[in-house]
Amino acid sequence: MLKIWGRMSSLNVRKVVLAAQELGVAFERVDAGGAFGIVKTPEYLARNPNGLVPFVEDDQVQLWESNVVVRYLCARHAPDTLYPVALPARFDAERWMDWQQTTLNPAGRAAFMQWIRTPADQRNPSAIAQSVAATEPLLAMLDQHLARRPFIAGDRLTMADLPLACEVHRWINLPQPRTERPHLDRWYAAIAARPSGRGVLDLALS
Ligand SMILES: N[C@@H](CCC(=O)N[C@@H](CS)C(=O)NCC(=O)O)C(=O)O
Repeated sequence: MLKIWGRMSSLNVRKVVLAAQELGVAFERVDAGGAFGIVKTPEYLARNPNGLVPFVEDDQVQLWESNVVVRYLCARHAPDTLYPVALPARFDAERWMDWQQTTLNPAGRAAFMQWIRTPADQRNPSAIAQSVAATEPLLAMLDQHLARRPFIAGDRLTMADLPLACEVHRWINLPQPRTERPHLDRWYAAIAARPSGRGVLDLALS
């Protein structure tokens, strides 16, 4: 059975759980990372030298890097649907996954860390403001993208929707005024309403 190591307070772990649930893949999840520890033990480091979560084991496959795990699970269990086989469709999905990881996530991370993981009297308002200023234009761009297609990579759900839905879940649940973005909001509501979103996209941030 698929085994997922990682605490649910981690966005990167939530992606993997969302993918497994969307695919209907049975899994066992072990709380690890943060206060749960485990990730710095020699046994864990031997399998994931980053000492981070998520980490998964699936038959002979051992993987770290959340978006790679999402790709792997979709390729294994949903070739040509969640994991598009035709190269134009596949790489359309791929680029948005990389964009989530390399562009959107770094932009919003400081606001999350400040609002959710930093005591109120120690917060840095300018770090929050910079993070918001970096993130909102990216979400405006995503909103425009979704004005032209129902899902991130076209007419149907693909692997690309999963990491981005987790990222948007985190952003819209920060304690700050929410900018209405009709296309992004429509897309997110559709993903969050799927049964696979339960226990992931309805989780409080921590
Ligand atoms: N690029 C990696 C980043 C993994 C990562 O930074 N994980 C964080 C949680 S989101 C972590 O393990 N932090 C240390 C800990 O939880 O102990 C991925 O996408 O999987």
